[in-house]
Amino acid sequence: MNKTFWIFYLVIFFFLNFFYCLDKQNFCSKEDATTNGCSDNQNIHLYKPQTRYILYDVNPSEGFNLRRDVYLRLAIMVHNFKKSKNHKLSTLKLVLPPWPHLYHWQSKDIFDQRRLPWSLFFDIPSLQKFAPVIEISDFFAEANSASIDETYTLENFEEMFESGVFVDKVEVRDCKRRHINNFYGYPNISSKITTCLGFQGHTSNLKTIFEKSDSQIFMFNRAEIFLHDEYGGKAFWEARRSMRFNKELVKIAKDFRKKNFNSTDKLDGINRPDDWTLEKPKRSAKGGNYLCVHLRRKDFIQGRPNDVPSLESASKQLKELLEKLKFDNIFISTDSPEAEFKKLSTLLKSKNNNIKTKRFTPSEEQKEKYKDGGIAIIDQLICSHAAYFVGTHESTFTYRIQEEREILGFPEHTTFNQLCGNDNPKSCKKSSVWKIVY
Ligand SMILES: Nc1nc2c(ncn2[C@@H]2O[C@H](COP(=O)(O)OP(=O)(O)O)[C@@H](O)[C@H]2O)c(=O)[nH]1
Ligand SMILES: [Mg+2]
Repeated sequence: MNKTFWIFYLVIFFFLNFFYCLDKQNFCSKEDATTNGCSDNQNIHLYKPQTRYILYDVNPSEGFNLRRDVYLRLAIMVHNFKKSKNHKLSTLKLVLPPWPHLYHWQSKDIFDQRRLPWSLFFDIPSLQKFAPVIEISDFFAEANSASIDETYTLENFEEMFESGVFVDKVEVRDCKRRHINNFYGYPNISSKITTCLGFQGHTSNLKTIFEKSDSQIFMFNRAEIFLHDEYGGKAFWEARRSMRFNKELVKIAKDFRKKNFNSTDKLDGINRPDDWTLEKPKRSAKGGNYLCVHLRRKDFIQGRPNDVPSLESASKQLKELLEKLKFDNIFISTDSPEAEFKKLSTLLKSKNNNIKTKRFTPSEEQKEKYKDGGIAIIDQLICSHAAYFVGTHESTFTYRIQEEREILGFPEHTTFNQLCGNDNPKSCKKSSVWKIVY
């Protein structure tokens, strides 16, 4: 009887130990004990490591679609850290920076476009299937603190090359320039330490900061300085695929396609699973019976006069394309004022053709609810589903449409097209091609 009891006791003890150790996240080593408040006077430390947070912000002048790419750089980093055995890395969560009122969001009839949550534009559960990311409101609730431990403002190095070679460099340093740190305009956020970080190279070079520091909350300003760890690789495309839009915006774009072009996923040969992790490589998408042009205007007209065609030249190029493709329907996605859209429509239509031009015009409620950012996404969604797309040279708005079409499985020749700068063939530059990989 006594012997059976001891065997039983030892077996139970063994299993308890085994499961404690198996769950490495909950097991505290001696060095953790000092940094994370584990008690050191027990052999087995039952300890749940504290979640750590990374906040970031981007240069105020950067637009929506570059900011989406900056998000990918950081999301890929925390996605990779999540797999680390080092709990200082695996416990890191990325806090989604509220959208400030961006320069391009110029509608006067929208009440307030400041500090918008990501859920207005994106499907957060879908993002979270790729990386541990949370909205700022959840950060406030979870961390129960608005005090950042360490804030870094990134600065470029003056000398990019060392003996002609681009090398990765990270250096905590005195700021070379004066920076304004406004913490998204929240008056209640503050930081214990603020300093500058000379930074050049891959995002994951931040690793040493997280490994060395015992702090819980970090913030990085000017995050557009980070470079992709692996641009265009498998992780890049997984992160990009997880960037599904808010379902309500998807529905509005769907309804528009159906109503105006009788375009449905079924008829268009588009088969996208609800869950991005189930997507498979394909090139079989046909798309709706319309051509989409993304015609970037406004600041691009002044900033890139050689790449943005006049309305006359754009209409000439588009008419030729419609004729070649044997399409009558054209969807026009543009940031132009209404008058320019009307002019382009008039230039496109003539007695000798049946060209029909369409633009998405939101209702008052849609505009107030989804703001300029949401309306732009609806334009992108409609363009992503067209049988043929032609964009504007070096516009990140165009790039994001091209990526979306790669995910939907369009043949490449229907996607990587762009308008010429003018009627002279010498003004035509080739679109860069970034094909999807799985
Ligand atoms: N609705 C709509 N907005 C656009 C369009 N093109 C540009 N915009 C607006 O202008 C901004 C352009 O900035 P950005 O996203 O940085 O793209 P980029 O400047 O073209 O590289 C977009 O985010 C939109 O707010 C368009 O075709 N439709
Ligand atoms: Mg821009």
